[in-house]
Amino acid sequence: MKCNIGVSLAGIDLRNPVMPASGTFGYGQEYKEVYDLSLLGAIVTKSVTEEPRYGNPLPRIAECSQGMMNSIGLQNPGIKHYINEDLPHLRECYYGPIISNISGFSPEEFGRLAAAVDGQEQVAAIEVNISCPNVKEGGSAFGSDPEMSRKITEEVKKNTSLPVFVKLTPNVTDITEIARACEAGGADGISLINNFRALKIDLKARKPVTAVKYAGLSGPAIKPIALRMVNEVYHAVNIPVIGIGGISKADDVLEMVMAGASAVQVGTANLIDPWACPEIIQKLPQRMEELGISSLDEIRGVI
Ligand code: RRO
Repeated sequence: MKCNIGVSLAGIDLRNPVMPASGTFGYGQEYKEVYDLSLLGAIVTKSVTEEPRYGNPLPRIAECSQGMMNSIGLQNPGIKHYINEDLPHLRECYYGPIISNISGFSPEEFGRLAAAVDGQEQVAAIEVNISCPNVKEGGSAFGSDPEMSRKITEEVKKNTSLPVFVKLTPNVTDITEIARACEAGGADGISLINNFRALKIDLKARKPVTAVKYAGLSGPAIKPIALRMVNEVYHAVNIPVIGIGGISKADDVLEMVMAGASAVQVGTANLIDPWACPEIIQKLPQRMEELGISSLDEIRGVI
């Protein structure tokens, strides 16, 4: 059997459904030393704001069972550096679609960021981050409010002709309500999920492990919840869903696709094993063959 692992995502043809998640791959420069980046379905770059940001105080990473926590706080070099330095360097070592993840502190900032990345060579889509758990303003506060989620989506759509994917926080009561609001605002797809707000305590110090008390939990620990939310959103909207949350092997990709995902993002796994993405991509057709699956379209949303 010949397995087809190509997918079409909001009009973008991907050679496979696997892309590194924003924030776990920087702008590709460290990973280009490890493998040929053009093996990837797409690359989602680290969230970028208008102004450069240093992020939160250290420590801002912690390991925990079946996952990790981060409170990076949107560290990034700012949009000018992204466009003038990071994108050109990425284009030197990668020839596939780039998805630019943008993060603003107002709908207007989101709009200006969208206008800035629109038309940049190889940028095939924008991912709108309304789900960062680690900033006091904006971030997941926007993504918990359906009206604000819709407004930001509309503002981004006004400023670009690229497909727009909105990345949602799981820290809400009903994620389908937010997904529907983004769809109503013109979103071309929904990426989910970002991290869960969490707490790890150092018993001797009687203090949180991270300098900022609460940090975002990611990794295999969250995969079953991510699958449930991807499935709920898949059934609630008529636009494609990008599944994120604890994916570390080919079987996880197939689970996400059965739950309804058109494509997937691999996050924490990159930090554990830098070869995670190419290994998943290589294994995927073999697992499909073993399971009698001839294409991803055949199994999408069967649950
Ligand atoms: O930079 C971060 O702290 C961060 C972001 Br923007 C995000 O979207 N998700 C995350 O876990 N960390």
